[in-house]
Amino acid sequence: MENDLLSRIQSCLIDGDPESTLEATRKAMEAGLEPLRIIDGGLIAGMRVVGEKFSCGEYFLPNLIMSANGMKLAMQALEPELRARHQEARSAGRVVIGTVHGDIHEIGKSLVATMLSAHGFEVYDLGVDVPVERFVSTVRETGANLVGLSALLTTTMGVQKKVIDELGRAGLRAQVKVMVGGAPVSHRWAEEIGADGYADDAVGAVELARRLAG
Ligand code: B1M
Repeated sequence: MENDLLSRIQSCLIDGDPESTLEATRKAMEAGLEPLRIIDGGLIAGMRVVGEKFSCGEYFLPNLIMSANGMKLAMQALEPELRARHQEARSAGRVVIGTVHGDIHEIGKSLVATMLSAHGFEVYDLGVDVPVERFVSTVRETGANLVGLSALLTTTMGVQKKVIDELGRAGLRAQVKVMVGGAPVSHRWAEEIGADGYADDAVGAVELARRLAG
């Protein structure tokens, strides 16, 4: 039953049918599946296939866009449930998060932001394609103690380092811990650029943020 529901979500997403993806997601919610299970076993699993098809030339940009639209619709439906289940007292820390300049991949970053917020972090989500200076100025203005930098392209990973360097130049590096993530990012890369930590998914990002926020 659970597998059927998750497979249905995957196939709707892979077919690039946003309305059916939403409908299949709603069905899984009604059947009582955990939101995180739906995200992981349905949506992210489906997106992985879409990415593979794109890599091997079977899919093109319009396919990616339709699948991403489906994922966004489904995430909007899941978000209230996700927050309700994980809502915790606010005080965990203040996080400025965004996808770095040059990169418009939004879904993973937004999922991390939602999870952090649901776990009590005060989240300033700057969106996508965020200029380096905007991270720096928002840290200064909000007094944040954490910065989250998402990058999905090998060509934009370097911007994560630029943000860290600029935070240093602005005299803010001692005040904030920097966490990095995104498909091409790794522990090794985090170490190389002087980040304070790396997480490979949204659940890991919450654990990491808790640890970094002390
Ligand atoms: Co793009 N894209 N895309 N794309 N796209 C990838 C990333 C790619 C791997 C596809 C492929 O070739 N197989 C490839 C990158 C190759 C590379 O650089 N190594 C790629 C490419 C090449 C491109 C374009 C250049 C294509 C083109 O124009 N020719 C272009 C770039 C545009 C730009 O940014 N300047 C492009 C465009 C797009 C769309 C706009 C069409 C669309 C995004 C729509 C949107 O976000 N609104 C899109 C999509 C959908 C994808 C794939 C298929 C799926 C991404 C996704 O949403 N995954 C992707 C292939 C793939 O990753 N399998 C691909 C689901 C999401 C939940 O996972 O984002 O990985 P993810 O987030 C995870 C973790 O990474 C982690 O937690 C999240 C939840 O588990 N995480 C963090 C993320 N951020 C974190 C931050 C943290 C901690 C953890 O701390 C701060």
